[in-house]
Amino acid sequence: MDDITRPQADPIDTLPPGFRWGVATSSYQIEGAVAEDGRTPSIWDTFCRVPGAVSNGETGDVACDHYHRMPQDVALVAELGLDSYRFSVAWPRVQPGGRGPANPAGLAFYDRLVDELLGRGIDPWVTLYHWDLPQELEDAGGWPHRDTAHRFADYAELVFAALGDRVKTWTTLNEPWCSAMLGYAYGQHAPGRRSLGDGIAAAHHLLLGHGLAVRRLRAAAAEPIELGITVNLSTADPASDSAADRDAARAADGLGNRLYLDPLLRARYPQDVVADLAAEGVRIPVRDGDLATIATPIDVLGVNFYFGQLFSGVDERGRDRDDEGRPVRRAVRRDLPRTAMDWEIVPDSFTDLLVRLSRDYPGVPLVITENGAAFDDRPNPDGFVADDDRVAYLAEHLRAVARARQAGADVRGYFAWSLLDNFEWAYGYDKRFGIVRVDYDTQRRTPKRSAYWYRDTVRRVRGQR
Ligand code: IFM
Repeated sequence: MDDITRPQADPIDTLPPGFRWGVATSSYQIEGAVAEDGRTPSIWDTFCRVPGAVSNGETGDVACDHYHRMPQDVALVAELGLDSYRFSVAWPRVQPGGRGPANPAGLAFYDRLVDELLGRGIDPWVTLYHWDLPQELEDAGGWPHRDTAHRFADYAELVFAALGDRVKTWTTLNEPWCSAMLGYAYGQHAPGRRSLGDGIAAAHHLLLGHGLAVRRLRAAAAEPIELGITVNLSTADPASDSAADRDAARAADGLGNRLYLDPLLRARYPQDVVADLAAEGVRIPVRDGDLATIATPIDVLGVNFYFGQLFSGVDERGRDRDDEGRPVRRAVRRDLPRTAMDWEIVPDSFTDLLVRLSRDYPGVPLVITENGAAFDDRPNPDGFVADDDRVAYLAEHLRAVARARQAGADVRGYFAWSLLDNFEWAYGYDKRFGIVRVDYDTQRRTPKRSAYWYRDTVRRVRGQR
């Protein structure tokens, strides 16, 4: 029996010295200033203008106005006592149009940001692509077009030439599944295409662009750097032990997780997914040598985790085939607490996922590059949000990380998503993920209770009480 008189040790306290603690953001979600200093439109500037594409017709035109408030935002990260800040570079800001020379005025912003971070003892972690493809490259075919991978490698090298003397950790892409599938297959994100074939071609060319960029950066680096990619992963559990449910879970895991992990870490596409796609008339446009490029060794795998899912192979009417004769693959709603995104809160699945990664894809260190939650925040008259729901979410997920480490997963850091409330893509400003509240009328920043909780937790774990 537990001794209830003795305080239980919190697994979070087992996170080791040297564990990275940070917060993350991305360019289009916070910067604003979309037409300043030579920046040209990205696919998100265009998509936001499509009627009905984004909640309330909102755009990233101003967002958190971070472009003009950057030092104040860096000061917030410093006040939270975090050692790392993950941000993304806006491609159309630093290389307008997506090809040709760098735009010095655009690069200067990131130059100042890196210096500001380093000046405050915060390690900059750069993501090169967090979804803001220059519109001109979309007009030329976008990610389903192979040439975009080469354009990305050129762009990566150009950013590295400007910041590589100070930035030691580089992520090529954020969440290629979202760029490919939400953007090109399901039409929910920019550029809003709805074609499975385009989605899969986009996924392959994103991965190819990643591999090409890793090679270029490694060759250009004068000193050792940490290179990697961030994937959004989820768990897909079968609703029952039936063959149909197990197959639905296999297919969901294949399309969501293994389609990215296998080429990156095993230099091959998963054959079951290749077969599923073939049944839909879709082929991955792989050419000789592509898989070797994609699997160029990386130093860190960024993992973004928000929720898990349960899958069934039968629909509500008990059928295992849909009207077109395709196998049913249905996410089943569980009776579980959910965030404002309607995402299930399943921290144990996070542990399972991390343990599974270290078992199935050993040898690559993991960093949680995003984890967090949107809730319906209710600020008091001073703008303070007592977001106990978010505190609980972060605490449970950090415990999940600590438990995964205890079970052998090589997790080396954690970034909360996000520093600020920001533009949540198709949801506009409705969904708030920040640990710092942003009042969009005044641009006032107010740390929420979760920000103080995070600061105090990091201090405690580091033994700095
Ligand atoms: O806001 C996004 C982020 O841009 C990518 N990962 C998921 C977050 C929450 O939806």
